[in-house]
Amino acid sequence: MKKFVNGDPYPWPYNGDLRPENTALIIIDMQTDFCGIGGYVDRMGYDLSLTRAPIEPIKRVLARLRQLGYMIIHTREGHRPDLSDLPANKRWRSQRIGAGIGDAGPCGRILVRGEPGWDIIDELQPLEGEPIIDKPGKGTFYATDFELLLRRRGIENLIFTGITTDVCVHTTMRDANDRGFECVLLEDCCGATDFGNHQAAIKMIKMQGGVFGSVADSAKLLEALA
Ligand code: C5J
Repeated sequence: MKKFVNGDPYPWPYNGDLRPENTALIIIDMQTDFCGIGGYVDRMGYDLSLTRAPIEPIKRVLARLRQLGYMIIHTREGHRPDLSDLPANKRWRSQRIGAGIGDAGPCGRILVRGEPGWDIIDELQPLEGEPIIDKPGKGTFYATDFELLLRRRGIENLIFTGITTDVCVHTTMRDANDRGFECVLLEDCCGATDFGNHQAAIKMIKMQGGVFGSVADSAKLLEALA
């Protein structure tokens, strides 16, 4: 039986083939550095309530999809402690605004693997066996085995959640769309450092009949799975 999420601009997935065997939930960068006190985003002076807003909706979606046996993938942005995978311009730009990647902060060294700030927040900790993709960049495909894991599991549909909507979520969704994955973004399960950017990122997806996929929310997904 075909199953659709009531998405905009089209019911998702396009072919109604929504099953635990071919669909994965992607939770992007729900790390203290992006939504916790003393982390990278906090150091840059942005409003943490915007990047914390998706925590509860993601929790609800995660609980239901775990229960139904869907593949769950978590990601973390971060760099090796010796910073050998940190491009010099990325470091320079972050230092310029007082939140230098690799520099010491209240949550340890900013965006460095193994540091407290780099870890996924307690509310959304991965369960044993759920893959975590450690990525040095904004996109999840670059310099990782993300695509290999998806192809090996026969994944065709990707449900996008996490932060930030306009940066890591968008980059990964665009890259996934180009690779032929059928993508939906759950808007209440994402957040950006600027609300206007969050809204603009959502609008961009909906252009051209769904240029990168479709947009829905946690309630619509849960309704489709009921
Ligand atoms: C950013 C991210 N915004 N996870 N990273 O630098 O979106």
